[in-house]
Amino acid sequence: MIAEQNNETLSHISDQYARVFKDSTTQAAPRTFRSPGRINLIGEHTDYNHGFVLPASVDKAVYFVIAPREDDQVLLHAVDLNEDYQFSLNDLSKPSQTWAVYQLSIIEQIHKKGLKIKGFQAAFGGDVPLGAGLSSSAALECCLLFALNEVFELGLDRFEIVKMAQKAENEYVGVQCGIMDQFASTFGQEASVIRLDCRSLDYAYFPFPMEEYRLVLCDTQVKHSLADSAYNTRRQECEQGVATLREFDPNIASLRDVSPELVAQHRDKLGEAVYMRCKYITEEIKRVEEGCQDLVDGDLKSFGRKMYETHQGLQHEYLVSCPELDFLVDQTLSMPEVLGARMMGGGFGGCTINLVAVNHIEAFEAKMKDAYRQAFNIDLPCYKVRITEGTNEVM
Ligand code: GAF
Repeated sequence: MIAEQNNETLSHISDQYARVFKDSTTQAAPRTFRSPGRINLIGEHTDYNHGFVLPASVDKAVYFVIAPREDDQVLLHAVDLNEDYQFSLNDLSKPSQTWAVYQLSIIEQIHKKGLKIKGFQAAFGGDVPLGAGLSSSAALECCLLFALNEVFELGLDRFEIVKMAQKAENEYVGVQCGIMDQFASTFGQEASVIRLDCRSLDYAYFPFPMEEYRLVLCDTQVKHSLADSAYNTRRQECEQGVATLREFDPNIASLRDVSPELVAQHRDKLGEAVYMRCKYITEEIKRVEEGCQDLVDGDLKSFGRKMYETHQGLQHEYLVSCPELDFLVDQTLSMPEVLGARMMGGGFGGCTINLVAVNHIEAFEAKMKDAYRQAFNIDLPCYKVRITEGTNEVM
């Protein structure tokens, strides 16, 4: 069993909980919960098109050390920022502390469901790099909701937790994200990727072999502010594509129901921009299924080639990449030790994900760091990630 939690990070958060709440009258012993960040192997931007995705939860996580209170007050301590925020459960207006929007949005979802909680006090933090495309926000939302579910015995199952956390992000935070990140953080399984059908929420685990190749993330350190609004624009373009294609087949409910051939057939009617978006999505949905077959066949080379195809589509057709991401992927094209590489997540910055031969990882990182420094004058953090269990209570 791989040690899932980062013990150093965890003990720091526990220490900070003890320090911040040392004078609290709360009697209850604190409990600790963990939600990991996620990676995605293939299936980018397909979740909100009701297609397939292939994510996994990793050994970088958000932790909450939390105890219930007898009053209606919520006391939060953000360990990494050393900042506090306090509010009443009866006043969920937009917080002055911007990070508290995530916690407020979760409480709002609990209220909307007609469930009751009391106040609580919590210290939270973790080692999911922020803005790097590992979905730290989904991890934070899932962790708090899972923790409140346990502490106040709300009776939610994991599916409800995933859906409520996604709604929190959609309604309160304002990003029209799909369901992949919350699902991966909550349902992750050690050493396996999850093939998730984002329409039915049927899912299956596929063992991901890590003996000869490992997954390495290269963090551009770039987060373009365009990202959230462009994300919502891509969604609208996909919806526009569906509306146009429905004129030919009223049974089409989403791009999930459309083949790449049908998209090609109606290119003129779709218009070039929407055609490009639909082309990429319909091909990417197919790629997830074919990639799963590669895993079953033990053909990582073929799987790696699909990662490059995904990047091509995201770069040239879906238009969510950026020069820094393209540069990092291009660097790997001449490296035989890399089977596949592509940008990961929503885009416009964040990380590339690379499938690298175990014996060459040190050299790979050195080459990438060097090239990136020369091209952009930026230090390139690289993270070797392991696939771990999803959200849990740390005992
Ligand atoms: C972000 C979103 F939150 C996900 O739902 C998904 O759409 C992803 O971008 C792109 O695949 O992480």
